[in-house]
Amino acid sequence: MAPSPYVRARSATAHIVLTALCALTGAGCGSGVGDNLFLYAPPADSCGGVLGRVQPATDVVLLDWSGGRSKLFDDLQLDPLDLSAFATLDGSTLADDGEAFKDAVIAETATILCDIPGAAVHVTGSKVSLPSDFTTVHIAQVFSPTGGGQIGEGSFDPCNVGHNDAAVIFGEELRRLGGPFTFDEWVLMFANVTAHEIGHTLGLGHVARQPHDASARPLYVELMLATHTVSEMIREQRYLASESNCPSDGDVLRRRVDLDGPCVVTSD
Ligand SMILES: [Ca+2]
Ligand SMILES: [Zn+2]
Repeated sequence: MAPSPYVRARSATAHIVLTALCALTGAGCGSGVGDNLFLYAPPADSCGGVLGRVQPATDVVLLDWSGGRSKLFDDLQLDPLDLSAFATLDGSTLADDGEAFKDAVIAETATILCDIPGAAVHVTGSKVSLPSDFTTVHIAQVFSPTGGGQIGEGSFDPCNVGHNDAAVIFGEELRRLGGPFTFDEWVLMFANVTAHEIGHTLGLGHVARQPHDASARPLYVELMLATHTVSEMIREQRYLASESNCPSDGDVLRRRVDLDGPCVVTSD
């Protein structure tokens, strides 16, 4: 049966957006903005023209590098991230390629978030064309106010009821983890902690660390562990288990809620 003109018109629009997304990301998952609508292409077949799977983003997340204030903390002044404070193995710092670094963190964070079922997350570093509701992640040059090696904090939003949550990444705590690291390792470190905190704002809780199998070297590190080692922070991390705590997700996805307030991530 031939599609109606209305369907065809919508498909043409979607195809243009999808083509733009695929060109933009070069990967199977991505998001973009068309006509003030945030769109998301799911990981599978997104470049193959499966137009019906394009959907409006459920969440828009702004990565804000410019400092200021977060609603997570009433009285904490957030300094902008100082990229020159992060040494790289080639003797330079992240400031030497600052825009490329920020773009790479955004891209890796978006890639990680593609795995979350039920959420279509558009990650952006631009404050232009934001919708009325969006979550803000401040990536700032500050110590954690609670100390203890806390590298990030994000509001925990079970069942992802709200779409204007907040998180803060504590750059001074990441800087103290050691190094120098390679450019790519710094990208992974920032993207992993950012995606972890965004996970909490989408309703994901922590996952218990599984017993170590000495014979196995998993492709990815579980993102939603409560703590990570530095060597785990500079590897690719993904959501490997089902971390939803939402009762409506059913028993299969239900997990023990072990968070009592905002999340604390530490790195040892
Ligand atoms: Ca939320
Ligand atoms: Zn956490």
